[in-house]
This record gives sequence, structure tokens and C-alpha cells, in this order.
Amino acid sequence: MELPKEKLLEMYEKMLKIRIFEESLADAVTGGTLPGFVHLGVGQEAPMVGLVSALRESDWISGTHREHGLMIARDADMGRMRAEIFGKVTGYCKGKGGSMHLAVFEKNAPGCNGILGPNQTINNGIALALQKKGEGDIAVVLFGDGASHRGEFHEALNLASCWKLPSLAICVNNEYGISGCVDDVCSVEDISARAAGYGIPGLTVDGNDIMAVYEAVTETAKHIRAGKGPALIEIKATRWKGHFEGDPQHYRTPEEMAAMKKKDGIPRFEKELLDQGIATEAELENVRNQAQAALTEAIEFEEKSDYPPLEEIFTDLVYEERRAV
Ligand SMILES: Cc1ncc(C[n+]2csc(CCOP(=O)(O)OP(=O)(O)O)c2C)c(N)n1
Ligand SMILES: [Mg+2]
Repeated sequence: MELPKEKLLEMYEKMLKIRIFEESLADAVTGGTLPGFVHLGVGQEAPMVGLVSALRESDWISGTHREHGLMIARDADMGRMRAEIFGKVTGYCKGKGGSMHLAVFEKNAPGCNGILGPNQTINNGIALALQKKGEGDIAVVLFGDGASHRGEFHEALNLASCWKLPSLAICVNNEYGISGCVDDVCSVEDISARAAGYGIPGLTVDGNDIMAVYEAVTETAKHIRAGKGPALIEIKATRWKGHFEGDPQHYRTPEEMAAMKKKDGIPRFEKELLDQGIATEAELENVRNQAQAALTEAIEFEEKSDYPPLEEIFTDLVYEERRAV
């Protein structure tokens, strides 16, 4: 691995932070302290950290409903993220966005979107602005296999290709859209094959291999930064949890779940770091302790934070005043 040791250990730490942050949310749902829909990306840490690590800070990135990991990979503060998810006033959106509409503008991460599809067309707008600025930055949008069957996916890629927008569409194919398996609802073996319909590069990468993701995004981003237009990357990933916390997952067998967990990208990366002599077990343990300490701090921050005051209920809203006729 050619990256500096410091960067590789940072990538390892981010993967761990995502895993334990999300597991702590699962515990909160089970314990009854976190209501509402929470979609976790446990098992998808390598895709998130691999792809974000290949970007510039000045690039833009947005996602859909399963993107806590994306924000942690993008260096968002876990305390403010957790506060947002729990509806606290210290959260990134003052507690009004929650898990599904988490936006961290200071990290060029304008948000996740609970509706599948529009984020891909919105990303074209961001890419157009970046194209006009002409500084070589790109606009990256994440979405799932399920979202790739929607019209916006095709409309967005078509226009991005016609206008040679600096846009990178990343499909995180975790094999399921809620309970529907990709094998039953997808017209192609690899979703990246759909890129051919728009005359743009399309490639598929193993999402449990963090370095493969990193390299694919680095190379593709070079192509886009050179003004050659958009591209599509499909990351084959695994969704360890249900569609939402509380989903009984009757549509999956225990054997399928066990096979999936064997592919875990975290121990695979640990082994690579050890086998290649990049880090010692003691150094990895140190990183694990750092990640745990950061989570403890984040939980304390959220628990000490207040809910927004009642008089704030109508601020930050866009609404149309309707009069009776
Ligand atoms: C336009 C629209 N239709 C339906 C839904 C309901 N819905 C939420 S998530 C989801 C499945 C998404 O699957 P995928 O895109 O593969 O993402 P994943 O949940 O696997 O990360 C659906 C159908 C929605 N949010 N938006
Ligand atoms: Mg999916």
C-alpha cells in the first residue's frame, strides 16, 4: 500500500468509528431512547472510508438515507452528528434534520436525502456550479442499488454526460432495496453496465476491499477532473443490518448473513496492515482505544445537549402562507 502510514491508520480509525457509532445507535433504538426510522450502514465502512479518502476537501459529496458513515468519513464531528440524530439543538441542523436529513455544509456535504433519486439530479446542479468555477473539484453522489432503478438516475446521468459535468455517481449495491433482492429486480448483472447507455465510464469494485475502493475513486476522479465528463462506480457492498433498525429480516437466511459477515472489510484491512508490516498489533489497539474514546465523548456531548426550545419550532422552515378564500 503506497499511502503514508499516518493516512492508512486514519482510514482504519474512521472505519472503526463508523462501526461503533452505528452500533451505539442500534443499542439506543433497542433501548427505546432513539425513536423513529434509523438506517444503519454497518458492513459498509470500507466503501465509505475508501471513497471519501480519495477525494479532495474541496470536492462535494451527498447521499441518501444510510449515510452516517459518509459523514464520519468526511470528518464530521460525531458529537454534533449524534446530537442531530437525537433531535438536540447542538446538532448540525439544530436537531431538525435527524438521521435522514443530516447535512454538514462546512464539510461540503450538503446532505442526505430521504427520497430516492432527487439527490442525483441535485448533484448535477452542484457539478454545474463546480464546472463553472473551474477549479477541478468534483461533485460526488451516493445512492443504493434500489435507487438506480429510478428515473432520476437515468435522467441525471444523461444530462451529466451531455454537459460533461464533473460528477461522480457512486452506487452502493448492498444487494437489497428494503426486502427486495437485487437479483430479482435488476436487469443487469453489474449496475455499472448502465453507464454504457450514457457513453461514460462505468466500473464495479469490491466494497470489502478498502484499498480497491480508494484506487477506483482516485483514478476515476482524475478522469473527471481532467474535464472528460462524469462516471459511474458501483461498489458491491453488504448490508449487515435490516433495512431499518427493528426490521425482522424474514427475507434473509442465517446462512446468508453469516457468509456476508465473513467478508468484513475491517479485519481484512487490519490483516493487510499487519501482514505488510505497516503497523503492529499494539498500534492498532491504540487506534481502537482512540475510536472508543471519541465515541464516549460524542455520547456525553449529546446527552448533555438540550432539545430545541418550543419557540424555535417554526424557524428554519420554508413554508407558504395559505389564506382561506
Ligand atoms: C422515491 C422513493 N420511493 C420509495 C422510497 C422508500 N424507500 C426508502 S429506502 C428504499 C430502498 C432503498 O434501497 P437502496 O437504494 O438499495 O438503498 P439501501 O437502503 O439499500 O441503502 C425505499 C424503497 C423513498 N424513500 N423514495
Ligand atoms: Mg440497497
